[in-house]
Amino acid sequence: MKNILVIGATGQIGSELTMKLRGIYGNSNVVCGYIPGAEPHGALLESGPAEIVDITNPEQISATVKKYNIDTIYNLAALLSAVAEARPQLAWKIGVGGLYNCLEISREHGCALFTPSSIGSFGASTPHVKTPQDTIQRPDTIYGVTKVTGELLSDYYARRFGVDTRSVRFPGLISYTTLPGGGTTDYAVDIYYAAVKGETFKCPLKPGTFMDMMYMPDALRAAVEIMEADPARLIHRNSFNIASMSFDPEIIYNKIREHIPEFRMEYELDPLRQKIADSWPDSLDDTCARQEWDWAPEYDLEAMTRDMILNLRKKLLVPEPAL
Ligand code: AKB
Repeated sequence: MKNILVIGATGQIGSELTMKLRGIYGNSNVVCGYIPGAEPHGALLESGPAEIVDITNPEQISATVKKYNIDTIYNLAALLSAVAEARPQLAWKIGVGGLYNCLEISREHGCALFTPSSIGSFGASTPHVKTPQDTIQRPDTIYGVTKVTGELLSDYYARRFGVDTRSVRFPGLISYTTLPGGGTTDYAVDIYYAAVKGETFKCPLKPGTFMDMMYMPDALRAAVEIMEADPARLIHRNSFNIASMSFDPEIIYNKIREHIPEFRMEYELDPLRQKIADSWPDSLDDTCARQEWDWAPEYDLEAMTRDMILNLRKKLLVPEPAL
């Protein structure tokens, strides 16, 4: 049985991953690490232990690791791409300084460490279509710079100190539970909220802007499966391309309209997000993840859209339309 610390446990991924890990490994074996101002609520607070763990504070991480006899850390603390451009120094402090703290503590205490990378670790000079696992990584954003640094540093700690570091490059993640906030791919979540609320959606990216996206249940499964994977089969560690769907604003808009025909979208471009999106791949090649740890997504755009609309109607108390 694992003893797990999730750092950044109240964020978009953390709030759902912590609950999933508790379901698998036991409620009392998964610690929800949060920072003041982002306290856990409801089931996340009530179902298991919670501690203040600021990733920039190594003493806090170390004390929690010792107190709960932690052997696995999920490091989910990060500023997303658009918000990181506004606060590059803080993005580095959390993304690289925070990861360094996790790596050192993992080295001292023998913990395995998961730190997500992103499609944002690629840049304009990367091949954009079916981006290979091993290719040019010269990102244009501070978010991407922290992600590439994190991949390299994590591989270094695995080679040099034997720390069991593993990672996946997440695409844009779509869920109905916790909002992302500050990413370039956030539009693909916001569009569902607008559609279900009956609002016209103002799309910040222009038609033809393709990016990889993934439904949260697949992303959570990837985070669990990569940490459970047989190390003898892993040729790569930090970090694996994973993929399930790639679309542009027109494709997701038209898919939603198959379910909500009266839904409308207009374009109101955000130049920063457009510039970032243009530098990111259109689609990733995830062959290595499929070969080395049997990665396979379950949701496509249609299955995700049905589930998002169903669950957002429940969450926002919007009745099903009469047939
Ligand atoms: C972002 O848009 O910044 C994130 C990501 C793709 O890493 N969702």
